Amino acid sequence: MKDSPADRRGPRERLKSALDEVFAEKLDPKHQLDALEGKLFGIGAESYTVGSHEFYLAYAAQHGQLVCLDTGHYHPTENVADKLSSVLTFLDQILLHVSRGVRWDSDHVVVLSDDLLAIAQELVRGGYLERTHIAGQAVGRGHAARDPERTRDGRSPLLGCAHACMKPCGRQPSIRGRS
Ligand SMILES: [Mn+2]
Repeated sequence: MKDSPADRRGPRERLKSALDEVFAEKLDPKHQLDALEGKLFGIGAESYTVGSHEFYLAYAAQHGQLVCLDTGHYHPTENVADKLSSVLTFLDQILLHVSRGVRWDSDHVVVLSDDLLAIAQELVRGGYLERTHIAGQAVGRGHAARDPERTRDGRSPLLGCAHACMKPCGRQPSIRGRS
């Protein structure tokens, strides 16, 4: 995991088997939705992460589950907003963990950045709000929930969506009607 592992196949096949066991019991989706979240790398796992984005995306698609896109789990130059329409072409719903990456660490308190606005615009313009569950950072971390300043920042995803809703998105009906 740290550096060029000889066996990339074995751990992923074992993880698939373990997930199959975890999800063997079917739960009512009215009460429980399962979402799977990939990771880019971790300390000591810089060269190989078993549960990568591709691994969990494929697993979720095959089993009709949600995939969770954690905005702190991608390379800084990747555009998470661009992933939404790709994933939602095939999956019914999606979970967004709107966290903020700082160097090698994610889960920093969210700020209303251009990246976050791009995600919000994509949700609004694509008509994806009803199919998207959003988890903000203030919910996930105790220190964030206790700190009013950080909690205010944790509302940024909703502010981003509100901001995106106020912009023209090209989906207005034509005033000329159908010809
Ligand atoms: Mn996460």
